[in-house]
Amino acid sequence: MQSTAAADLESYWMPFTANRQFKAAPRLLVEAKGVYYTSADDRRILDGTAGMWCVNAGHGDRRIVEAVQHQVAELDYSPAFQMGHPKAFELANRLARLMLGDLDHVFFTNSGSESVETALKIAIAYHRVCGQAMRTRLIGRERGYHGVGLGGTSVGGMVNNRRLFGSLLAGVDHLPQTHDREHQAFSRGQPEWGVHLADELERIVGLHGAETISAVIVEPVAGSTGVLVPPKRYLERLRAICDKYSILLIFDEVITAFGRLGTASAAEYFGIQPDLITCAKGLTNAVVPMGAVVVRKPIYDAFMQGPNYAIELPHGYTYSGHPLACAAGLATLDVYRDDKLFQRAAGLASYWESAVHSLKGLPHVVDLRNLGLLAGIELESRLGKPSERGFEAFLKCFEKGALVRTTGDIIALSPPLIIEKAQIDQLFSIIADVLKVLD
Ligand code: PXG
Repeated sequence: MQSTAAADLESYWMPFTANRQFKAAPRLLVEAKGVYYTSADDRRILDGTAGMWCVNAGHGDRRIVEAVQHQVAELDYSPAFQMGHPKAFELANRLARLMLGDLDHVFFTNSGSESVETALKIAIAYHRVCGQAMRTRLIGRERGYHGVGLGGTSVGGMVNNRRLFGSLLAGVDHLPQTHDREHQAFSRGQPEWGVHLADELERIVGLHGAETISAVIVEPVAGSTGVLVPPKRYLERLRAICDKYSILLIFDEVITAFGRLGTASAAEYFGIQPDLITCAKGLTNAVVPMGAVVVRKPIYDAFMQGPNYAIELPHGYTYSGHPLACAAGLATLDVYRDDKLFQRAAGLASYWESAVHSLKGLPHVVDLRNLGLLAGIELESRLGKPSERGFEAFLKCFEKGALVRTTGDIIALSPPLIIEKAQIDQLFSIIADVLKVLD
C-alpha cells in the first residue's frame, strides 16, 4: 500500500480540487478493473462516473492495454507536423465513419479543452478564408462547460470557472441556459418545456448582426453543470437559426460522444448535424489522453487553397495524433464495435431511467434528470452554503463504496457502458442510503 502521509501530498497542486480538504483526508485510488476501482485502503469502489465521463468501455480492458503496450515498443513517437504515421490516418478514417454525413475530416488534439480551442479557431479562420473576416463573434451558453482554455472559458457559462480570470475573450455572447425547475422538474428524458429558449439566438443576432457571428457552441446535453437535458425541439431550432444566418454550429461532445446516449454521437441521437464536433474522453477510453475535432467536408475544403507547399491551418500540437493515443483509440473503437457497447447503453437506458427516478421523494431531492446513461440528481442547497450538501454526499458515497461526481449540489452519474443491472441497483441503493443519512 502506498503512503498517504500528509507531507507526501503537499507538492501536487490538484486540479479542480479542494486541496486542503483532500490532503487532510486523502482519497487515493490504486487499481481499476471493469466497473470497480480499488482504493488505497483496499476497498472496492463502484465507478458511477466512468472515471470522469471517459472510461466508457470500463477499466483495464486487455485489448486496449495490449494495443498500447505494443505501440510503445514499436513506434513511441512520430513528429506531428509535416510527418505522419499510419495509425493517425486510420483512426481519423474510423472516427469519420462513426460520424453523420459529411462530418468526415478530423483534427487531433490531446484533450477536450484543446479540442474546443481548436474548433473555435477553425470557426473564425473558416469565415476568414471564405472572405467573411468580420465573422469573429462566438456564442456560448450559460451553464455551459467547454474546458479551461481562454476560449473555452470565455464561451463557457459557469461563473466559478470565469470570475478569477479577468475579462476573458472579447466578442463573446451567451444564450440562456435551458434548465428551469419550475417547468421541467422530474422530466424523464427530454423536457417538454423550453424550445423557445433557442429563439434567444435570434435576439443575439439582432443585437450584433449576423455578419459578425462566427459560431455557436453548445453541449448537446450539458454535463458538468449537472446533466441539463435539452428541451424537445430545442437543438433542431438552434440548427435552423444557425442555417438561416450562416453561423457554424459546434456540438461539444466531449461527454456525449462514444455511446453515452446509446449512439456514436449525440448528433446521431438527436438526428442533427452540427458543422463541427469536439470530442475527447471516450475516444481512447481515457487510457491515453486524446481529443479530436471533426469537421464537415466543406470546412476542410475551404482551407485547401493557395500554393500546395503552404501550411493551410497554422495550428496543432506536438502530440497531435500521438502514436500511443492512436493505438488506444483504434483498440477502443474496436471494443465499442465488437462488444456492441453503444447498443448496450441504448438497451440499458430505460432501466437506468427507472433507477434514477426511484430516488423521487427521498430527502433533499428537488429534481431528477436522465438521458442515455447520464443522470443528474439535484439536491436542495443548504441556506447560505451552496455546494456543501453536494460535497458531503460525494464523500459519503465514496465511504460507502461508490464514486459519483458532484457539481454544486447536483450529483452527476455516467457509468461505464459495461455496467450490469445489478451494479446499477447497487449504485442507486448506495446513493439512496446516503440521502437518507445526509443532513
Ligand atoms: N468540453 C466539455 C463538454 C467537457 O465536459 C471539456 C470540454 C474539457 O475537456 P478536458 O479533457 O480538457 O478536461 C469537458 C471536460 C465534471 C468534469 O465532472 C467534466 C469534465 C472534465 C472533468 C470533470 O464535471 N469535462
